[in-house]
Amino acid sequence: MSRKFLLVDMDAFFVSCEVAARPELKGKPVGVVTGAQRHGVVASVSYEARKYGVKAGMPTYKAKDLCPSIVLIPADIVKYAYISESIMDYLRENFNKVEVFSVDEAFIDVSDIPDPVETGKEIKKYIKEHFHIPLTVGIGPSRVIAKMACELSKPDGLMEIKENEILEKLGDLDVEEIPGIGERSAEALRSIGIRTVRDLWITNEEVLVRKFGIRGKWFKDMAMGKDAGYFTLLENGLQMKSIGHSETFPRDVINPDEIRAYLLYLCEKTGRRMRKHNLMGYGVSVYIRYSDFTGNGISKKFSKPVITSTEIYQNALFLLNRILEIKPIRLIGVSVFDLEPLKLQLSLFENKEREIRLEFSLDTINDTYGDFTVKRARLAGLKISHSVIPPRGIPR
Ligand code: DCP
Ligand code: CA
Repeated sequence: MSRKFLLVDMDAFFVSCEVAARPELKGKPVGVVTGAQRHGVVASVSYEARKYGVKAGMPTYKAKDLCPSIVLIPADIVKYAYISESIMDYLRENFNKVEVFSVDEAFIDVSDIPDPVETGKEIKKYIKEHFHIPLTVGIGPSRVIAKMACELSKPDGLMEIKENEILEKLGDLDVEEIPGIGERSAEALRSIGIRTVRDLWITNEEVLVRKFGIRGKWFKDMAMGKDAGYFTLLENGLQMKSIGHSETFPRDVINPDEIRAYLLYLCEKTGRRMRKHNLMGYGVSVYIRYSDFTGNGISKKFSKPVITSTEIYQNALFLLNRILEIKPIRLIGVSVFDLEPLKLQLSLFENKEREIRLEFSLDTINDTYGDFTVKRARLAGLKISHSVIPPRGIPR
């Protein structure tokens, strides 16, 4: 039986959470800022502000330059996590197969639902009425196509792309628009003359496999909406923007050794999940929130991939030391981004072979006997609470 997926994705999520509480901001250029006041970054941008060229990830001063009338609001992560959880609960209560994909995106398997467009309309109506959050729904024969339908119809849209409409509706898009094909892969595809979704359709599978291995087949299947059967984005993590963990401490923490032990724990968890999904990353980020509700985050990109928990920890510690202020901490988070499928090739290994082998065998032990059966001495005695915010890209 053919499959069908419906993606629910909130529009300008953080901004929409703020506008829901302050309706006078509706229709205005608004941005939500994370990080310290002077070095803040705009994490979410209203569609009105996007018209001025303001984009997520921009420093606040640049956003102000481009759009002097923009209203900037400091992020309230706990509020967004709460709204996110409430929306996801509503979806889980009403549908059997819901995959929470990030803080504001969820896939629903609607293969058995006779009229998914009608379902999409109902979901939109409910979320708008109860949470005052605008959203877009995309429906397709695979998660990738559902996501592309969603991107095409944002904001406040709803689009279904059926299997026989893919080429007509998506054929002219750049390969980079296919979630799961990153900048690097797109560049490599372009180097052999494949620029668009249509080019992937007409390129012989063998050519792709010869050049990219099994990924070549994925590229083509993703472009054709044929990946639903054997490959879920969640399982493969190809579309995950990042993998990470955060912890709210049971009490304020100020002791540097304890902070480092928590950081190590989070890096171990993150590394383990990354390896489980056969991924490696080219960037690490760290964020902290103090008990006075201020916070800071920092990230770094690398030319060589990060594979082991030890590497994640070394980099995270370096970043943490650059932003840490001496005041009580409430939350700490780590994530690895720019993910790619793990390639165990010699050039990436270099001197890391022993470390990689060790970590994979620790994973096996912990998978067999339970989480953290084997753990580093530094972690002994640490009491861990729960994450407040689901990491982007994958459910908790
Ligand atoms: N986010 C963030 N940092 C980023 C990207 C996103 O903190 N670099 C946060 C803010 C967003 C939320 O995650 O509101 C969801 O991310 P999306 O990429 O879905 O962006 P938006 O929901 O803001 O906009 P869109 O309407 O394009 O989905
Ligand atoms: Ca969104």
